[in-house]
Amino acid sequence: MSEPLVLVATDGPVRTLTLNRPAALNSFTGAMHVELRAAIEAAVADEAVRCLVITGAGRGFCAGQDLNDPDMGPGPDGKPDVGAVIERNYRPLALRIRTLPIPVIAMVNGVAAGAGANFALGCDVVLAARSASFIQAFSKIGLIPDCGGTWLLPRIVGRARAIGLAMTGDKLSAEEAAQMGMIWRCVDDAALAEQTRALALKLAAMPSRALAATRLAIDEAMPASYAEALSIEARVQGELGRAGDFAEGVAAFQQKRAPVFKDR
Ligand code: T3D
Repeated sequence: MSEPLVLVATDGPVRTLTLNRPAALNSFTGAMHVELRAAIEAAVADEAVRCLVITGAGRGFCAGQDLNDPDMGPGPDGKPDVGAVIERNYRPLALRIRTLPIPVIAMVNGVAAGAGANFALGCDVVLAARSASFIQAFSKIGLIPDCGGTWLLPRIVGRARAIGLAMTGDKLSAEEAAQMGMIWRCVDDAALAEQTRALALKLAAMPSRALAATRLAIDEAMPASYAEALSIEARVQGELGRAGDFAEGVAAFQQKRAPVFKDR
């Protein structure tokens, strides 16, 4: 039997998915996309899973599309049909990560390049090892940022930095990425796993439905006016106010005990 392309591990309410093609820096093949999608859906289907962590095996996080993958094969005109690869693999992946009912942490253990970088940036929280780096590698091979990069980058770091990173394709250290607000935190390599675990357990104990709604409301408010954002908040808050977790949160506060959240 060949090695799984995505390793799955469970630690209480935390499910960790490890991209597992270390010899090619966990670059994406069509087959790895299929395994990753299945592993994500299995995590969503398991009510006991309340936080997802995504990381890479070996010294890299993910080097984007595997440039040797036959999945990139020629379209009807005999030329590589990169658009089809994006529609088939990256668009569904990026959309799903953004609509998960539970929080998702990218534990960036090493280099994150091309679609691998933007895949990480699309996660809710990015924790990176100090030795890790982020590279918008696309311009070096005649492409534009994908896997959500054109939308994410200017929103996270502003237009000037987005264009600088995307056009130069320069390597950004995890420390610089944290300084410019591109990621949540950069931590010492030796502390990455433990700090990610602590954060994942913390998020897993929180009200998942409210966390997923927080992501949704912030994303919806991004292109909206102030008045529209206030309406989005009223709508989402109205839904959450009727949910079990709000009743539990208030009851736990009043009874001076720890809450037990269950909504998804
Ligand atoms: O169809 C489509 O293309 C659509 C989707 C596009 C999305 C994209 O992601 S486009 C961008 C694709 N990614 C890249 O262009 C990055 C290519 N990789 C690199 O530039 C470098 O590998 C890194 C800067 C990421 C790391 O450099 P370094 O020096 O630490 O490692 P290395 O020696 O270059 O790589 C180690 C091995 O991984 C090496 O294999 P070898 O020689 O030991 O057998 C290398 O070929 C392999 N590898 C790294 N990235 C890829 C890869 N193999 C296939 N595809 C890769 N993307």
